[in-house]
Amino acid sequence: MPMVADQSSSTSNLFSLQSHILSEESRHPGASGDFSWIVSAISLAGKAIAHRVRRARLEGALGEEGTSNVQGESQQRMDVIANEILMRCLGSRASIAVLASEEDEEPTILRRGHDGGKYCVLFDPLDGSSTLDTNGAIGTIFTILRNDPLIESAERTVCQPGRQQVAAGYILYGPSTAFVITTGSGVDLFELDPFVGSFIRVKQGLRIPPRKKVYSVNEAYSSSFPLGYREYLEWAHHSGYSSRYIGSLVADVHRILISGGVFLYPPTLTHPDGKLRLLYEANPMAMIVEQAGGASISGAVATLDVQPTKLHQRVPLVLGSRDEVDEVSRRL
Ligand code: P6P
Repeated sequence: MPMVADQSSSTSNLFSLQSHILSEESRHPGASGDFSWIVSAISLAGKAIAHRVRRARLEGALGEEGTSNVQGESQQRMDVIANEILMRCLGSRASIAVLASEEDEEPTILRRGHDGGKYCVLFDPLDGSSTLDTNGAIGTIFTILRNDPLIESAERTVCQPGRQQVAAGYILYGPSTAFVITTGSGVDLFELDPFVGSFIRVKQGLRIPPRKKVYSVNEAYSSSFPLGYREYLEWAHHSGYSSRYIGSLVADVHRILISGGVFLYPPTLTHPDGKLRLLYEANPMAMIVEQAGGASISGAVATLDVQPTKLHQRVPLVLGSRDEVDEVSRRL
């Protein structure tokens, strides 16, 4: 009698991101596979970027490119390399209408709806890259939206509220390379096994603890935070909270996704609307956090309900454990 593999134990099955994508696709009869191809392209780009990130110092690829991005921020060489890798991996996918990147002022139109462009992909190719020269954890953030072929402007097409995201995720280049994704049915975590060359599923249905006495904010700017944020910090200082701040959004959010807490980037003097970009930083992270049972607000509203007006629009951001976000929001 041939042995039947124990399907019940998740530890006995080796489930790659590719297998996961295909099994998700099989749950949607009539799925064309277009979406799966896009996630597969992002996975390929993530492996390629992980390789370049780990060799950056050896290859002399650290430091500034000598150019600035649309935000007026100096580009790191690795920003440009990661952006090119993503463009090359995604540009060949027939189902993509529009690509938009933090590094590019305008969206890239690949094809129109009537030519098969069903989706738009937005990304921050290498968020936190300025910490790379000190070997800090950095990441790629991505979101997938449906294309509306009736909208002529590429920028207007991608200016959709976060609730309309089809999928969102990030790749964290830390001691390990983690791939986190949600397609609206919970959050799954994969880790790159360099020997297999695949992202291997290690956790399904991640849930953020509702409370954790850890806040994450750059307190150097606290004197310019609006009053409510300062009142929250004053309360936290006297309520037994500890502080953890890496200054790399993907790393700070990943810590919260795994162990809870609350991340804050309030309005400041230099960034009165907040520093983080709505479409390709705040919205993907907000979808992930909400799908894991947490909460995300931008000012008085849920981040995912903000109606975008510009591709590179910034918002204030408070996200994490649901009860911890409530402690902030009740004071704003
Ligand atoms: P600050 C990195 O530059 C980044 O965009 C995010 O990854 C991070 O959360 C934030 O800026 C850190 O900003 O002003 O604290 O250095």
